[in-house]
Formats: sequence, structure tokens, C-alpha cells
Amino acid sequence: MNDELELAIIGAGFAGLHMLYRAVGSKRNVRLFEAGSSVGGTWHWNRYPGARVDVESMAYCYAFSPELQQDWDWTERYSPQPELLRYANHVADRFGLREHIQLDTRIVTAVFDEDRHRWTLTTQTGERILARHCVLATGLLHAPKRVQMRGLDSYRGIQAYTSQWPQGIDLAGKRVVVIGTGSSGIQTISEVAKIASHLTVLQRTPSYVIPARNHVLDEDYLRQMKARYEELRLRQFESMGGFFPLAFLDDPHPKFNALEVSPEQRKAIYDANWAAGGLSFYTAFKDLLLDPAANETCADYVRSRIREAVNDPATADKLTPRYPILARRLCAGTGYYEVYNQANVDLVDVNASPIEGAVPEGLMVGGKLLACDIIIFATGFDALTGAIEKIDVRGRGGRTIKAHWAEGVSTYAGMMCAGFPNLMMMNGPSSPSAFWAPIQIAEYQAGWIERCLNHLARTGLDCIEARPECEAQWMQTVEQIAAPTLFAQVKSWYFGDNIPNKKHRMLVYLGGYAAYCAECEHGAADGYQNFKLSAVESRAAVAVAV
Ligand code: NA7
Repeated sequence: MNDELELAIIGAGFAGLHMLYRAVGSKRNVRLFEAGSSVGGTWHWNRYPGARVDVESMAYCYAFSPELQQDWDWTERYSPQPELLRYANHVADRFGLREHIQLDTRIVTAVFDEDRHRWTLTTQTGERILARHCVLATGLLHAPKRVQMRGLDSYRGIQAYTSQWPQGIDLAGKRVVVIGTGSSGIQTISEVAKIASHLTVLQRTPSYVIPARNHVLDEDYLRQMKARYEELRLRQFESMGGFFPLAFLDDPHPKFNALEVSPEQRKAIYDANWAAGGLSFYTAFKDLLLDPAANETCADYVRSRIREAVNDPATADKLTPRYPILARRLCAGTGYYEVYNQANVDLVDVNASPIEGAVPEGLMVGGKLLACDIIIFATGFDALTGAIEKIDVRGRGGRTIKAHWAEGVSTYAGMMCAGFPNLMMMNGPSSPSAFWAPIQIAEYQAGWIERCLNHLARTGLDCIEARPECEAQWMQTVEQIAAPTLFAQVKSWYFGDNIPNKKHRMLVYLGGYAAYCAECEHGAADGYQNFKLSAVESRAAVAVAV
């Protein structure tokens, strides 16, 4: 057993690394525990063919260090996974973080000791760690959604999850099946189609896929954008989703509602977004996520593009989504729809031809054998709560976090839960992170946590937890913001709908960055008014005046 830490951080993704950077800077007795064999989080585990971020590289990186921003040269508009992993490693080295990181260490339990106000963490090998505070930086998209199907154990080929891609799979010349057509699936499909002898895509819900228009970033562009980094970040912080399209830096949009302009103007704006590529459609008009009629103009535009790209009308029809665009995560792809014009690629709608189970040679689909060498599961994640629930977290009275969330997820600001003192989450459920830039949310949260720990130290207290009524109020706010949007009209992982038996509840604060930070500052005002603070000596909650 180690000496007691002031702070234990779980997870070495971008959030955990930044928390560690802040804590090391404050000379805290801190240690970070990571289950993987390297830092990088998502970018350590998601190594499937074609894996790359769908937010532009120059925005999808840390903002806290102007020097780092200036020194690091992104090579492509959207960084591929290996480059993101290099960046995470560079950050760990550059800021001297490695000596505080314990890799290959999975935390399996975290139990709060109410008498001593500290957490006991246990690793998979039985090592015990004591820590006053614990930060869960376990990743919003980390726990894979596993597919159960009859006979899978008997299947003789290879099974691979995109979210935990095994090393050394050779797909060249193989008969491959991909299940799932979300962001991971569509990236995988475009790459696998190039090398597989045959690819069958099993689609349940089609995605709207916009061309990413990825390209190499030349020196001139990098220089120009670096000179404008402050402006870039400003636009990003003002933006709805944190992924401000850099092509529109000189002419930020949206300016109009979709039906306020003529059909010709509307088409010109959609054409400009299609040409710019990526996720820019989110900001094409102000009301695309609020007004169904406005949304339909955008959805129709993209549907017409699908019909143009796909030669076979029946296949184009299967690929065409009917739900509101943007209400599930928009995908950015490379030659995605064109893949279905290749002779070696088939698309199966599993609603019409269900996956019945597996046999040694492959899958039974719609009553027929689909023989294959490899099944790729691009089936997504138990988003936001899954990675936290994988740890047996027990707060006051031994109550588990699973029990706390059994009737629907509940947190204060996506950072704390009533009954779980001194436990902080980064990019947690009901924070903005799944619909905002998680790196920038984590930067803000790390600062908030630092200030909180400083406050406790200054006031001689050692325990903080969210007030239940403030947590309830937060969840009400999250739901009130989401209710009038089109997000609420579609089933998606934003509400936990992709996981059987997960209670349907909005998992994302949609109010944007500025409002989120203002709420968090308000909660911390007046001596942390939305929290109970106490000290181990008194054991009773005390009101603190500073
Ligand atoms: P997603 O977006 O959750 O996509 C998962 C896909 O897998 C989706 O098409 C699912 O269909 C499909 N799926 C899941 N389970 C099944 C079963 N049992 N049978 C058939 N198809 C299934 O995950 P991604 O990893 O692609 O992307 C996650 C996020 O990462 C993304 O939003 C970006 O923010 C980055 P369904 O929609 O459930 O019908």
C-alpha cells in the first residue's frame, strides 16, 4: 500500500494528462493510473484502420499552452490516430508527466472511507492505493458496446472491436463483415473496402456522412493559422459544438434561420458546407436543431448527395437516413458512399435481414450463411457512464455509482455526485463534452478542480460533495435545454438509447461552453454554495465562510 496520495487520477487520455499537468504544477502528491500500456486514452485503444479525429486538428488539441500550440505541427486537416498518440506522448514528455504515471494498472474498485475522508482504490493485481481525492478521467467513449449473439463462441474467424482494436490483423484479401455504421464504422469501411476481397456491411441505422475533405496541411497554412490561434480559439469557445469550421474563420456563420433565405441562397450555403466538408453543417443555419422544417431542408440536401454518389438506386435508398440530420452525430467520411459502387462491397439492411447468430463459418443473416474470415464490430460505446461503471465505485453508505444512476444518470455539472465526496469526474455524464470539445472542457474542469482543492486547503477542510438538490437542479437544466431540440426526437447514444436497459436520460449539457463555465463558477461562488464541505475532525458538514 502506498502512502496516501492527495490526488489519484484514473485515465491517461487528454483529460487525465491535463489534470496531472495542473496537479504536478501545484506540487500535489499525485499519481495517475492507466489501464493501457501507453498514454493517449481513446487514441491508444481506437486503432482501427482509418481511425482519425473528425474535428480539425488545429482545434482538437490543448489550448492551455500557447508554446505547445505554436511548436506542434499537425500534418493533416484531421489527425490520424497514430499522430494523436504521438501528440499525447509528446505532452507527457514535454511537461515531465511520465514519472507520475503508472501504466498497465486497471483500477477495479474505489471505496470511500467516511471516517477518514479518503478513497481506497484497488488495482486488478490487488494493489491498494489511498487517496484523499480521486479524479475519474476514464473517457466519455471508452467502454465498448458488446454484441451478444447466438453461436458467437463457435465462430472460427477473427472478431475485432473497433474500440479495442487488436494488433496485427491483416485484412488484405479477406472476407470481412462490418457491423455498425456510425463514425467508427464509416471510417473503417472506407479503408477495408480497399483491401478486402469482399466486404459486407451490416447496417441497422444509416448515418448522414459528409465528405471530410481531409488533406495534408502545408507550411503556409500552418503559419497562417498559428498566427490566428487566439481568434481561432475565441470562435471555438463561442461556437455551438466546439468544432468551429476553420474554413469559415473569416466569415463565421450561422447568420440566418434556414427558411429566412431563398431556396437558391439556401442551396448555395449547403453547397459551400458540402465543399468545406466535415462537421460544418452543424453551423450552416441557426435553427437546424430546433425547427423540423429547417432541418428537413438540410437533410434533403444531403439525401440528394447520397443519390448522386451511389450508382444503384436501391442501395442509395438503403443508405438514406429518414430521421432529422444532426440529431444523431453527423459523420465525416472519405469516399464513403462511393464504396458501395465497388463490386467487392455489399450492403445489408439488418432490419429487413436480421443477424440471426453466428456459426463456425460466419454469420446467419436473413436466413442465409454469410461466410467470412473477420467480423468487425463497430457497434459503439456505453457512452459517458460505461467507463465509470466498470469500476466498482462506492460512496457514502457503500452505495454504488451504478445504484446512484439506476433510475437515470445524475451528476452535478458532469463533475460530482451527491453521496460520493471527493470524487470528481472529467467529461462526465451531463457535462457538455459529448457535444462540445472534450479537450477544452477538460482544461476548464482541471482548473475548476485545482481551485476547489486550493479552497479546501485554505479553509482547513478536506471533504466536498455536491448537494442533492443542486444535482437535481442541474439535471433539470440539462433536460430543459435538450427538450425543445431535435436531439430529443431521435434515439441515440446521447440519451443512452443504444444500450439495452440503460435508462433514457439526456447525457449531455447542450448549453455551450460559456454557459457551462458560468454555471460551474456560480456553484463554486460564496464558499462553494452548491456543495457540502466538511473536515474529518468534525465529521459534520459545516458551512464555510471565506
Ligand atoms: P456509434 O455512433 O454508436 O455507432 C454504432 C453503430 O453500430 C450504429 O450504426 C449502431 O446501429 C450499430 N450497432 C450497434 N449494435 C448493433 C447491433 N447489435 N446490430 C447491428 N448494428 C448495431 O459508435 P461509433 O463508435 O461509430 O461512434 C461513436 C462516437 O465516436 C461518434 O458519435 C463520434 O462522436 C466519435 P444503431 O444506430 O444502434 O441502430
